[in-house]
Amino acid sequence: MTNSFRSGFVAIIGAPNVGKSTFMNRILGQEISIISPKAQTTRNKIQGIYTDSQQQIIFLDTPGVHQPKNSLDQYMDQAAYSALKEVDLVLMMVSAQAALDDTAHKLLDKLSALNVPVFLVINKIDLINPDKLLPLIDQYNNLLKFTEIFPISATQGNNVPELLAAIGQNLPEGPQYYPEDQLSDHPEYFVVAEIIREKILELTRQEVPHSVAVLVDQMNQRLNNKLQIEVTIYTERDSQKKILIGTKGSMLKQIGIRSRKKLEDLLGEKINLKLWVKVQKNWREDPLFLARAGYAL
Ligand code: GDP
Ligand code: K
Ligand code: MG
Repeated sequence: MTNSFRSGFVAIIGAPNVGKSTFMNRILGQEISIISPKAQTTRNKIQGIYTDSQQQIIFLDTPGVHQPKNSLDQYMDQAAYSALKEVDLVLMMVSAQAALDDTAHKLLDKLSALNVPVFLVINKIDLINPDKLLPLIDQYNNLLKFTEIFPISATQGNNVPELLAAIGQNLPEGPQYYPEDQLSDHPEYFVVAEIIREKILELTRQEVPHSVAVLVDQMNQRLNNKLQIEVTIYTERDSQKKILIGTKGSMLKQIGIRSRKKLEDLLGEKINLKLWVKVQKNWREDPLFLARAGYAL
């Protein structure tokens, strides 16, 4: 028997509070929800990466399940839906307590058009009478032909290992996209990058943040009791680089100050943040760069 490695991208979609973060925390064995940024500012969408000897599952959050309110939301919405077409598998997470509502119907509609396996994950089964489960499954089953249906409790862990195994079985054979240590031990790399991107978004015009990729070069040293974080902000054009740096470095300084404050709050320690800005033309079309930046879609 050959033991081929499987890997792929898995989108988790579901309404707020169905338990997506709790589920991720359980899988990754660490608290990442507190450092997960607001849905609307998450472009990267990577929630966490699970790696074992058999498989690597890259979980993507899809913020676009809400009604778009402005053009940025619209952008996220489109990004989310187009992302769904690119992933290898979709987990639709619902709460066992919630009735099928309009949002669920709309989602199911979108999902029916996909060509990838779609799992229904019914979370919070610890909160309902077991008798209610089968009728609920029937309801969903009538609306979409799911590849698998998993009732789970993200808080208690029921059925979570089985779900992980089934995901792995449904992923294609593939490489380990990300180094195990970087992402399973340091999901905060992503969060740090996302927070800096969020600050860039706050401080510059739309055109700039959308051309920006933020990569954490390193964050594993402490000097004088401060965590040293080194980050490169990549942008597509010289003109954007100028804006990001600002007059005598004033913009980059502001980005640094705001980012550091938030990061210190989130990570709970003093930080020395070093930011660089580099031009990387057409990074959005460069698959290797995208993979490195975590935008591997
Ligand atoms: P998200 O918005 O989808 O990321 O949802 P969260 O993970 O933040 O969870 C929302 C709330 O539901 C939190 O209070 C969780 O503790 C709770 N929750 C999540 N999963 C379960 C579960 O399996 N059982 C119960 N009883 N509560 C859960
Ligand atoms: K939440
Ligand atoms: Mg969440």
